[in-house]
Amino acid sequence: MRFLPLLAAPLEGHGWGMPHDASLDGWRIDDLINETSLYVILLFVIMVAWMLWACLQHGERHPARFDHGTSRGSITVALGIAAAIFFVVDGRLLVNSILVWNHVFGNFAWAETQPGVVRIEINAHQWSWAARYPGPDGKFGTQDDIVTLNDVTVPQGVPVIFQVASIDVLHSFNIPNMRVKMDAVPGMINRVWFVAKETGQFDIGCAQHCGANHYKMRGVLTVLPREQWERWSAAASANSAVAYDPEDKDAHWAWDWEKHARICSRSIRSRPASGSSTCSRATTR
Ligand SMILES: [Cu+2]
Repeated sequence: MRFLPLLAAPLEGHGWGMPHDASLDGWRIDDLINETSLYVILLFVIMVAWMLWACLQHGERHPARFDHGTSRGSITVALGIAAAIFFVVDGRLLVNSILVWNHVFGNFAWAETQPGVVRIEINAHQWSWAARYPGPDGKFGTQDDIVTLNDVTVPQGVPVIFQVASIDVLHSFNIPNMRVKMDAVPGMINRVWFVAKETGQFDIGCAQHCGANHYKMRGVLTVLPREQWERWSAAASANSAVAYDPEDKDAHWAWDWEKHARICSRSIRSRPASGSSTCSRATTR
């Protein structure tokens, strides 16, 4: 009985499958994962069936025939099967991944230009997430910035873009319900974005073991209806302005959003929505 916890059974309501998808484009990730799983299962079944057939067919009743496999026919069959798996299975996954990346998850130029887009800088450190919103003036690093800890509040139905950095070690900004996961790397700004299609509260976790208290890097993502988020944002900005202390240099971390948005953005492609990319190098200040 004392070993039961080692079974790591899922918590009630969590099940064995993928986390509930509360994002607009998470299904695209799920499709790629499901497709990969399907191919793996299919190949596994074929291999097992082949081995079973070989065991039954080549038992003691049949003397073995030894073959170095160097004949033209053997090489052709081996290369043909390998090429079929590589081009059909891997090739299809590669092409689909690139298409989804180009049109959706890597399409920051589209996300940046959507009305109501929300920009958030995430500064990871051992062992929590600091989040900074630009406030009403739209600029990071000013007195009206909203700064929160382990608490990210966003509106439903618009792109939310994160620029992610770390001030110490590698972390990974992970919101499973939004199908978002992006490394936080010291000296580098990475980006990721999504559109929340549901309101509610969702876990933020660190997906990179980052030290003794890695497990404590839990944050909460709250998705609010747009009007409610506007009210939250106005109140939070007013509070931040009151609490602003020009002497507190540690609290003034921020970086030039535009610089890192510009470096990575290409021309705007056709619609879709939600994504991630690795790009420019920079340090926090
Ligand atoms: Cu971490």
